[in-house]
Amino acid sequence: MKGTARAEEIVGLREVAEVLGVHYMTVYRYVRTGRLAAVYDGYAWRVKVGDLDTVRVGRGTDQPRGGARPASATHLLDRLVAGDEAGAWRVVEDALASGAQPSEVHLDLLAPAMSEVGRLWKRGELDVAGEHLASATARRLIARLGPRFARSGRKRGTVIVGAVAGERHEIPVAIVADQLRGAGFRVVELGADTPADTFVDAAERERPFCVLISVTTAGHEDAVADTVTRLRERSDAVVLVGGASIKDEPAALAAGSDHWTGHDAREVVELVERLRGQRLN
Ligand code: B12
Repeated sequence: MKGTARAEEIVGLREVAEVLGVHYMTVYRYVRTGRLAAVYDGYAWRVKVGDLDTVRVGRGTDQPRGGARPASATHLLDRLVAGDEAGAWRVVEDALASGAQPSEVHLDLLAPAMSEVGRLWKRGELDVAGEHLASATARRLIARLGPRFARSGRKRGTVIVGAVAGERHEIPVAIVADQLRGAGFRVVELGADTPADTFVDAAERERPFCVLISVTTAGHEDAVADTVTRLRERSDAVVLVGGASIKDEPAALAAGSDHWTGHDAREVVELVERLRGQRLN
């Protein structure tokens, strides 16, 4: 395709991949998650050349955060900060109708939109009320998507997920909990600001093979240390400390985690699956 191609010209996904310099599967994922508008003609996906700008600008890491936002995440962001649950849900439904999995809606659409909320707030372009409205609306979307993560049949084991005492960021906990449910685990979700005693009580009652402690912001080091110590006294579960404030493996180990959970929920699920496999062997 020539660089001078007209905006109205229709091309296939392989050509799009070539033009953008990304893998074919990356383009396919853009389409499935609604980042790139496309029409299925009964044989293949077709894209209008003019629509490529929605994923082209600011691209470079293949991550929505950092550069320009993909069209649907931008649209979702607008609806979230407006507190428009119906409008936000329509963006989600469009993504699902384009073939996106619920887990992709969480990680490729909602999480980037929430990161952007944080950036706008930090730059003073969004006030605290706007941030709260966006969070509350996001929480409602997560609740509506929840049933789609339910798996029938025998569970692969129990895990507990909660945010450490003092930590009010609940959305990462809710997302990781659903991703683990979607992978077939029985999840006991304790939510935000969970006291150490509550983690211990839940572990004694539910007998999980793994407890995940979420920490998004700095300043909770003592609470994390206390929770990990008490859990180790009363439970033989693997203890994982993760979340946005745990930047790398040394930080995870220093926080008392048995392993580094990685940067996003996909890595968390892979790790928990591996740990489950090791317990069974
Ligand atoms: C929404 C929000 C809030 C809401 C939370 C509402 C709720 N119900 O959750 C409210 C308004 C309460 C809030 C409060 C505060 N917030 Co706030 N908040 C955010 C915001 C905008 C979005 C958070 C979010 O949901 N992200 C989406 C999730 C999915 O992304 P994630 O955190 O990366 O999650 C992934 C990883 O953690 C990963 N993961 C990897 N390993 C593991 C392991 C486990 C166990 C888990 C669970 C997950 C996990 O999986 C997740 C999914 O992929 C962020 C901006 C941002 N960049 O995230 C700021 C942000 C986190 N907040 C920030 C701050 C400063 C605060 C306050 C201190 C503000 C204040 N002065 O009062 C308070 C702290 C309150 C407290 N004591 O906890 C800063 C943190 C800076 C820092 N480095 O510490 C951020 C980054 C904003 C910014 N740009 O500065 N916040």
